[in-house]
Amino acid sequence: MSHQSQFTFKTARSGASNRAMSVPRISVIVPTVNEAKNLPHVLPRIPGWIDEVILVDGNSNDGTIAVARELMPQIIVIEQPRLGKGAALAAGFAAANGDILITLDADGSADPEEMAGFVGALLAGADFVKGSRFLQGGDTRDMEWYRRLGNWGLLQLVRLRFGGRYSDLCYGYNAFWRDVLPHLRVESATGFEIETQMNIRALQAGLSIAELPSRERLRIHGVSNLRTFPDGWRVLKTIVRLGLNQPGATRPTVGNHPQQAR
Ligand SMILES: Nc1nc2c(ncn2[C@@H]2O[C@H](COP(=O)(O)OP(=O)(O)O)[C@@H](O)[C@H]2O)c(=O)[nH]1
Ligand SMILES: [Mg+2]
Repeated sequence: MSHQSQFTFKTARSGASNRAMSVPRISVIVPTVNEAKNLPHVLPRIPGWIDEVILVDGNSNDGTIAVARELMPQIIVIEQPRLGKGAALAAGFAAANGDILITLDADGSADPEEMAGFVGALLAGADFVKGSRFLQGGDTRDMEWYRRLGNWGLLQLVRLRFGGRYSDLCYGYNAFWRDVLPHLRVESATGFEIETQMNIRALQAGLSIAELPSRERLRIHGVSNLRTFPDGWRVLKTIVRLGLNQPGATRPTVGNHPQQAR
């Protein structure tokens, strides 16, 4: 494809330069631990207009990497240096070549076709787009009541301390422009606190944020790697740590429509 046309758009972030470029390249980052049986339900459904898919594997022993290569010969595979979903995503972001980065779980719970909406919101001016299972139009089938309660409680803490009006906190389906990556400071993330950390950093940086409704289905095969209480505790510690380091709570607004997300 040759992209002769140039387009420019402004972001709401103070000091943000205009993004003028040819059609942006888009990378999808897929973290995996033993998802061989689920990948056939995920990789073939990634839209054809995605430029690259990066699979970050955490010591799978079920043939995940071989299955991925068979399904998608052009896939880029990284074996993560240290364990944990946060470390995996950080490694994937570092390896990605895209102007837009999208995170997609490999368990079949997220619908790859929804990423068109994420990209649309980014092109419409958002810096950071998060999927939300709790906006009108969103849903989850993969969250026990106690996890739902924990997510809600932690979300209230984030709203109180950091402002914004997020409706979901710990969800793995998100997208952002690569140029905001330094604001998200993901290098320090290790485990399932990664999304919370990115969401808070995005607020702290005053990014233009949009939430889009997303439907989370049941993981198809296997069980979640998340351990509700230890991982919930990690998320709580992350909120406290980032809250203590923030001099005063900022109150940028967050809308569910890109035009309102400023
Ligand atoms: N590379 C890597 N991927 C992980 C790790 N932990 C979880 N994942 C992947 O992250 C995604 C979400 O994890 P999952 O176990 O479904 O957690 P849940 O969705 O919160 O219940 C899945 O694709 C997992 O395979 C890890 O330590 N390393
Ligand atoms: Mg899952």
